[in-house]
Amino acid sequence: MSKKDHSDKDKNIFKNYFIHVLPVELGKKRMTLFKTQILNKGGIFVDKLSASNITHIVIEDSVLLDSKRCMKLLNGVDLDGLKVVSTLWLSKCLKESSCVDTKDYEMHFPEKEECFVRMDGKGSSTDSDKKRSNNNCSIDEDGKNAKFVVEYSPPKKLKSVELEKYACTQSSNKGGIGMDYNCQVIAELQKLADAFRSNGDQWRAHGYVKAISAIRAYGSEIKTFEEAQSISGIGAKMAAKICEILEMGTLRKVGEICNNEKNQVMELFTKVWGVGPATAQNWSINGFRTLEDLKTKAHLTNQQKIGLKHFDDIQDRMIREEVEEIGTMVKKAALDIEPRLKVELCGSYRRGKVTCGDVDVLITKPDDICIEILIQIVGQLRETGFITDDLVKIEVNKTHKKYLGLCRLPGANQRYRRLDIFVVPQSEYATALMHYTGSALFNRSIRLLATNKGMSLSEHSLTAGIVREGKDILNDGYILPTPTEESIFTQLELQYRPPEERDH
Ligand code: DCT
Ligand code: MG
Repeated sequence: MSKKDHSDKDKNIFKNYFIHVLPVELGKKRMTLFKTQILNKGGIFVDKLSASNITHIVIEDSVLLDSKRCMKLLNGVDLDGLKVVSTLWLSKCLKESSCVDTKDYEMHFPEKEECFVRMDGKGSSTDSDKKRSNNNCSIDEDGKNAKFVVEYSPPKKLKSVELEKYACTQSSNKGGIGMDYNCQVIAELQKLADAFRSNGDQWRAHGYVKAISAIRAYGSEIKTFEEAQSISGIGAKMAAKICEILEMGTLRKVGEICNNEKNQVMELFTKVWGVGPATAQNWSINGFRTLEDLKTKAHLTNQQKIGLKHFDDIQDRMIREEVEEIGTMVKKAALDIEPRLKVELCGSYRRGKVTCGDVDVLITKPDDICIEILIQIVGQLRETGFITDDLVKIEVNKTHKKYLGLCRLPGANQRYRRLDIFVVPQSEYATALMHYTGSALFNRSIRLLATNKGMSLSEHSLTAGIVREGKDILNDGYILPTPTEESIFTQLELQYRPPEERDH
């Protein structure tokens, strides 16, 4: 090959590539170098991360390895159809003067289990009890008289156009409860969300979940591309998909991604309690295709055995009356042991859903009662035969304790149901109530909003005055008084949304 041929080829290695290089931890010099090289090699350098034509997002390798941080940096970006790759890929392409396969340099998307842990606040390291006492704060038993001796730093103001982007600032049911517009669109997008989640691509799954939430909140029938694109949280790519569904009734992408054996097997296996995408994938590689294969051939953990044994019951959603009956059983056992406990149903039940996947019970205890009370309650319910199987005996999350298991109401023809019990101290009542009520998307959105206002919200507390430098927290800040859910909204300068409007 002549020198000229070679340099001509070299000029085109990024032909038709629209590349955005995330400026985080790159330094001006490297950034300029990358930009010049991309342009010299026939690529388009895209300045804005929000641009809809991006094909590749390049992220500094050390940043890319920190998936939690990446999720924050890319929050709100529609990642569908584009690649998120390391700077190592870019360097290799430039070094080899050819377009290297991105496969080994793409972002690792966190798995289902990791995601759940994160939303449970395990990632945060602040000790709320310590901070409460450090800041000379006290809340009395019913949470009304909170006293704080702290310096006040006002929350950052966000413009109303910025605020609109957060799902938590919008009601989840603008059309009114039960007004299900855009059912077909939602159903098609949900198929993609499920497929991506089952395959471990939490990012793309989350993108679709967010879009579905925005469409639900829109509250009237979408008729055109322009209308779809005008919805806050829906970009041009998603609007095009919505349009395709409106015109064709289905989405080509659903056919490509969902309707193949591999995906169907992944979706089936990840429905088994305790099975994440990595295990499902392994089983699929081993040639397992059915639940019968798993029962007879797979090596199963105890949780997975229980999940398989009661697969149909766990998949089945229950009506509100059954949730109430189960709640009553738990409440009775709890109050028999300690009458000062407060027992409430949370999760989808509290958000007013017609059917619920499990029963989420929040038990709030006066701060002077030992957290071990949960062991006694579960022990009691096990003894009477109401709790039948333990999935997670007791999990400790700082001041919170959690039990996950299966229960069955007494009497004939009752099904096994998933039961989660959370025990929290009175001083953390409102933030815990909001967290365990959800939805998961609402929680994620309101936490992000708090962070962008210079605050931090978790199931333990709402904190202000945090000083961050990049990833590092330089000052832990101080806990704000939040005796009620309403007060959390007030502190965040948001309009109050009752649980029914948080079903995002
Ligand atoms: N949660 C969260 N993040 C998650 C999962 C859950 O913040 N990734 C919170 C919000 C809801 C609450 O925990 C209970 O969770 P689930 O029972 O899983 O959800 P649900 O909304 O009650 O829905 P379902 O009817 O399916 O139980
Ligand atoms: Mg639930």
